Amino acid sequence: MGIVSSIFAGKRYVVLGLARSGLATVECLAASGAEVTAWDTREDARATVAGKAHIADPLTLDLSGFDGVVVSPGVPLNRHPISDHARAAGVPVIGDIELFALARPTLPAHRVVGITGTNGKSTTTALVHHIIEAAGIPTRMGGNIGLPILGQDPLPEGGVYVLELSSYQIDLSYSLDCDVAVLLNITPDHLDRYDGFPGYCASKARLFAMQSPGRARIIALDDDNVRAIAGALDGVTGVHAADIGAEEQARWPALQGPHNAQNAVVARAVARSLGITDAVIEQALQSYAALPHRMQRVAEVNGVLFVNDSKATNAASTAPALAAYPPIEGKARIHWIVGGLAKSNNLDECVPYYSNIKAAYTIGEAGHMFADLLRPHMPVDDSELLVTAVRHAAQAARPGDVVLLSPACASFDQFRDFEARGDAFTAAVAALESPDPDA
Ligand code: UMA
Ligand code: ADP
Repeated sequence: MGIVSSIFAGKRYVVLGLARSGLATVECLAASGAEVTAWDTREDARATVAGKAHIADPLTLDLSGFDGVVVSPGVPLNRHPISDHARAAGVPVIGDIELFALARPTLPAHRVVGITGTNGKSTTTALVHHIIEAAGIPTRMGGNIGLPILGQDPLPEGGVYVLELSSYQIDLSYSLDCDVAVLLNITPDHLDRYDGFPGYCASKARLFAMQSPGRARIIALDDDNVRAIAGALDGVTGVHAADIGAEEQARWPALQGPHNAQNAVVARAVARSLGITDAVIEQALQSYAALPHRMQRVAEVNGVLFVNDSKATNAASTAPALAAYPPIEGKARIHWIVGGLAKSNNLDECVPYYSNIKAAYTIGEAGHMFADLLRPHMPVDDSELLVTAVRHAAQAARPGDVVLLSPACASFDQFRDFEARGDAFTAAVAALESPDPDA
């Protein structure tokens, strides 16, 4: 049914971008009695809101008198003319998370956990949600995890909303006062949208600036960028990935690797701050199941393991995946499928794990560049296409080897999104298993 709030009744909003977040926004605003004008550059997207919204390009409208322009996170605010156009009319440019924040006073009493960071957001969001559920507390997750929060059913009194927040969503929020705000890590990413790396860091830090005094702040103090932000804040609960012992982590099958130690230590601190007992937290860490496209084991064929880590869209998130499969008896075993739309022209974070790689298979727009970069260090197959990479890797792999899609790149050069890329990998692996129709 989604969230509906009396706060929007009689208000006038423009909604720009009509994919997941924009559609949920139109539904919420229309059901709440607001007057909605909606736009998307795609005609088919505009057709989906017919009857619920007026259709008009906001750039052609006089925006004075509107209460806000609700922009999808994927609209590049730093380049899109909507920012200047709205500013000239004195109308705020906001996102669906800000609408949720505005609606909060009209919802049954609840708490909000907001989770940001460059990597591990979805895992930590899903894990926190899982622990809260295990504690018997009503909870919903939403935001960047792919579930627009306005499309989720409202919680009864005492519930906890767990929000995964990208920097884009934070940029479009002004009054999100999280009961618990969380920062995992910061490494360079999304630099096409920011005024340099400092601009990206400042975007993450705004999550804390929006909190009222005394609210909980849980920060993983494992990198310098995060430590600089934490150092300027009061009341921080600092945690470290190294606080998790090897023995306890061994009990949590879906939370292996150093990166998941960070996600787990943060999730545990969040749960404790919500008053959940350590016994419930431990049970939940044990029963947590991994999200698809994150180090997901999709098949084992002739002793070769195929792992879909399509969500690794930058070098810092690929590094722990490469670290997870060290050589056995001195023999490297990873067949690494890498490439797509590059975030940078190097793979520096991955370099310490090159000795774990038996061969690389490069794909996508960055494929040739990465092939040149990697050739001095390992055998490279410049496969270009994901299906070709899977086929060549499967032919070369021996029992005990791992074929790992962990592309360290965005997907948009060849796929709709990282999910479509991961699905294409899984389909290509499944095609290996079925008999060849031409044989
Ligand atoms: N559009 C225009 N004009 C433009 C640009 C885009 O009309 O100038 C339209 C497009 O035609 C399209 C829509 O805007 O219809 C796309 O909006 P969107 O990209 O924001 O798509 P949503 O489906 O609403 O997804 C967004 C988040 N997308 C991005 O941040 C890019 C999703 O995060 C999020 O899960 C979803 O809202 C629900 O909250 C995805 C993502 O890639 C997973 N996030 C980035 C990341 O994790 O690295 C930040
Ligand atoms: P996000 O939602 O921030 O993109 P995910 O939980 O979906 O993060 O994980 C994305 C990828 O990043 C995973 O495939 C994994 O390889 C890597 N990863 C997960 N957690 C972390 C972390 N805490 N630090 C670094 N990399 C991580």
